Amino acid sequence: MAKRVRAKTEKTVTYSDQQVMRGSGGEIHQRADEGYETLTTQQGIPVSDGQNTLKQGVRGPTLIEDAHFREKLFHFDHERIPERVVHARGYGAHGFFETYEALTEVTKADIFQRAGERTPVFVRFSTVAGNKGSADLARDVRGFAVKFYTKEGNWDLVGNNVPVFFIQDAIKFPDIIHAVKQEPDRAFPQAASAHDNFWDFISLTPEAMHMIMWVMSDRAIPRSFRFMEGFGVHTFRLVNADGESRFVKFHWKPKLGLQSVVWNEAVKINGADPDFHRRDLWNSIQEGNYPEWELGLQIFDDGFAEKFGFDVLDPTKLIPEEEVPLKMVGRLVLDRMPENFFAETEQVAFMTHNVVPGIDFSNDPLLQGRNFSYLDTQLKRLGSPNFTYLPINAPKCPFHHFQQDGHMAFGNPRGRANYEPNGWGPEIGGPRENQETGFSSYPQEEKGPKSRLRPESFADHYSQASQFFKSQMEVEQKHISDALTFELSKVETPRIRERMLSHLQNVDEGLAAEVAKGLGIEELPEPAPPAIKPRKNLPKSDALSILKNGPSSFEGRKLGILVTEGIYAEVLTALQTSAGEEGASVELIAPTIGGITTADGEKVKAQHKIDGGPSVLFDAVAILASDEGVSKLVGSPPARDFVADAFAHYKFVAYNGPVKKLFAATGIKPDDGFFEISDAGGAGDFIARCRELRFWDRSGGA
Ligand code: HDE
Repeated sequence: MAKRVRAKTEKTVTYSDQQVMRGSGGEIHQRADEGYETLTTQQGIPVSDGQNTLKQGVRGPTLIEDAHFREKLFHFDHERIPERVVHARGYGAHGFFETYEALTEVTKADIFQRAGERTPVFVRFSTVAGNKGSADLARDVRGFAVKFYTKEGNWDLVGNNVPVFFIQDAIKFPDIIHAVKQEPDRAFPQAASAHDNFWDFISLTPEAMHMIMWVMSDRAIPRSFRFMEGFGVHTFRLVNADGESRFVKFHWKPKLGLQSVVWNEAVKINGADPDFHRRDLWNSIQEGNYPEWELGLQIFDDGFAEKFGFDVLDPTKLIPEEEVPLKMVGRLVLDRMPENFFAETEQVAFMTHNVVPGIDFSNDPLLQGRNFSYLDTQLKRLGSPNFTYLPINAPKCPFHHFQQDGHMAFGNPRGRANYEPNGWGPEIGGPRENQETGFSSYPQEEKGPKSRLRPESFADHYSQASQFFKSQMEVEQKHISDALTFELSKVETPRIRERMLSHLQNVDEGLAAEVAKGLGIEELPEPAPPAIKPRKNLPKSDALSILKNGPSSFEGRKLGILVTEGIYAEVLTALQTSAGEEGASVELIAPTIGGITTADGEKVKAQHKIDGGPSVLFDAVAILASDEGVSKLVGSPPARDFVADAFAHYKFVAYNGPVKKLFAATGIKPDDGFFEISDAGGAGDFIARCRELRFWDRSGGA
């Protein structure tokens, strides 16, 4: 009988905290003992050696009968699925939606029938243009997609963090997306709209001008998902039990207020931490600081729709909150990360046509087109019509139907009946339609010839763009003109820049002049011929500004403290305590990741080594140095960048005496945004000031 061949020189060795076996070639084996399960194949066959393929002779060829090896590589080779055509980069979390009060008067949607009821949700945030591996702080729209697992089926509210869209008709979607993504011949730039194709298309799409104002504003570089709004964008319908319908627009308002980064910061964050937004969501949930939004409804009837200055079916327009105030109807809390990113966040399939009884569509042509696209894309992406059975996509209420088979069928109906009508009786006959509870579409009457015509009521392309621009604070307007200048400076074809300037003049002449100056263009081109004369008299809307809707506290923000050896612990502790009391988190940056020893001999741990923790990662910073420590900082380029960037990004800065040397070496003159602190009182005052988030005065308002 042939002898079983085992590794000859196997013995136990210790690698720091790990006791392992060593094989004949020096490789490490970890064996299934002391509470570990036995590794198996997918077929459940126990595996004896996970480190070596089966070979004929120790140095011989690998054998094809090695089923474990083949299965492992086969599965690995097929790990990737097509990424989403748009919104490929995303991050999700579980949570719940809590209804504030019964809304029976306006909708029969089960989720809105009982005050205090909690409905499970899954939310996925995303960028639009970049591929799956792109960086979080691209200038881009953010997706804000919510799946509500209601008792009457899944309702998907697949929104964005901007309340309007680039285009008015779904047939233009492939064009706008082709234009913004990397150019097809060179395959760059990735996750950036700053290139010719995008601006070429936009400059020939005047309906995009309102959205362009939003994406050139700081809305497109949010500080994190927790600090941004969400919008359903389209007008939807609410339908009550009597069959009466009203229109509705959906808004998400973040509890922590709105906050964005500045562009120079965004560029640097993308290098320092490309997962900045992911990490923020992960950390806040791990720490128990659950992100929260309120759901606000703008409810209006046909009468309002008729008298409103724009067509409510036009997705490039919004209804100012001042005209139709929001009714806050519930809160969304995210309190659990997925157990596995791929299984949940990657495989979640949102579809705009997932609405429940009590919610219905309007005729917005973009929404109508989306209702086709989302189901179609899921089949391509997930590879089987059975994606609805994946735990992340399956309803959490009972469901019964006769759909069957197909790739990966694991939820086929049981029993004999797989059709209806049938005469098999309630036991085996399966489900039947229900006139009372079943979804019924709002019976809106339609008339008119079939045609490919854009409604004339969609033709005003500039008025709300102007309204958005003039509703911004001065510093926000400056950021919009800087962003346009930046993007158009990356455009290589001069006539595209000029075309854009011709549109900007219809939005705001001052803005057009500022951008022209930034581009070095002396003479402005003729304004673009508007389809409808822009209205310049729309009132300002405060709801459109980020800075007018900022937080009232430093809660949820992050203070970075750069420390050196030999500092006094007192001020450090005072800062940590004040920040903690405010609900902010604190991270320490030190010359080595091992941390520092204070003057009193206390060891303090650090979260970052100095070149891994630049100030762009924090909302405010403090620098505490000993006399000896500051000399080292003065000689350290990352330390000088730390303060120079904090200054340039309008951050509030706390420091102790010796740090003045570092400021001098960096050429920084501390202003009123700088706080020299020596005790707990000083630390408290500093944190209180941080509630304003940035010291905009440093820029002279810009
Ligand atoms: Fe999407 N969109 N979209 N979109 N969209 C997709 O569906 C599409 C639009 C939005 O986290 C795709 O599952 C068309 C507006 C989000 O998984 C695809 C049109 C708004 C997400 C698709 C639009 C959105 C998507 C790609 C014009 C804001 C990510 C992968 C008619 C209200 C959802 C997928 C997630 C994803 C089509 C326009 C939001 C291809 C045809 C307007 C948040 O089906």
